[in-house]
Amino acid sequence: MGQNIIKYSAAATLLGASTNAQENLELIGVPTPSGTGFQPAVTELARDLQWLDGMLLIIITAISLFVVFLLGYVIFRFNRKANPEPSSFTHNTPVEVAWTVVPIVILVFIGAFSIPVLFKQQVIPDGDINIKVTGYQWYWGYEYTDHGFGFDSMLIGDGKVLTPEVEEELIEAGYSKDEFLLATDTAVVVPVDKVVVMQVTGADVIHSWTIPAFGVKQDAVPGRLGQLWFKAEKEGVYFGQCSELCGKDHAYMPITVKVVSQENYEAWLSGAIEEFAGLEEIDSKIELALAN
Ligand SMILES: [Cu+2]
Repeated sequence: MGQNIIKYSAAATLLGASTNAQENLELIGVPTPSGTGFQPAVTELARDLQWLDGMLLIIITAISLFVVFLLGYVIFRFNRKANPEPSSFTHNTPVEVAWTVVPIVILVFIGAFSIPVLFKQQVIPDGDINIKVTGYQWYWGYEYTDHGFGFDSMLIGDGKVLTPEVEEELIEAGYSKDEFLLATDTAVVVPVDKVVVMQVTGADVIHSWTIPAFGVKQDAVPGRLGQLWFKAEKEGVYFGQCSELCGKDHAYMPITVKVVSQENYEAWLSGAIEEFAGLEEIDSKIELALAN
């Protein structure tokens, strides 16, 4: 068993090396210090979401201003000094019809835009690439089901503290210390402009897989298979983090996706198949040995 683990980590190192050799990918899907907006949208889904968010912001701003105006009007116009003799009516049909119909119209208007966006996310097209992702406490496992191989993806820096050694590891893997807590030892590699379908599940508790720049997020529920899809339009590195509180190391199971050219994808794929095919078997053997 010990030998298998050595083989496993050797393969991981080799794969790491082959992914780094790909090219100098731009870091696109990264959080920015004190940023409050969205990460750049690189899929149609993400553009849709961000547009919808902007549209909703206009509507809720208008509603909030209107409510503040009404409050102000009532406070100044109908206080005890300005209006010593309050009227005592209890019904006003035109006003009641208006405050029922206007919100309905607003909700139908919002639905007319948000429901098509929801359907675009949830109607899963045929994938050019199919990947199964499994959430574990506390890392992600990926299987390229079209090619019969898989690997696990761990945070760089097990100790969760940024030491000089961890910084060195990050640099070796093509990142810098700024990507600590985001960068993983292996990355999901997908080609640009191809439909990627991911099946998402959990092995122990509920996790959630997301890449903000792709506009995707799917709960990873044990015993269920969720799906998401995306078509990334720009080569680069994209980060995400587990988005469902899943235990003490929830904050330490990041997600790294590298979007590369078709050519580089194929090069990576042949290396990955060579290094990882059959490792699932070793994986389950290790799990079995640990369980006993
Ligand atoms: Cu989590």
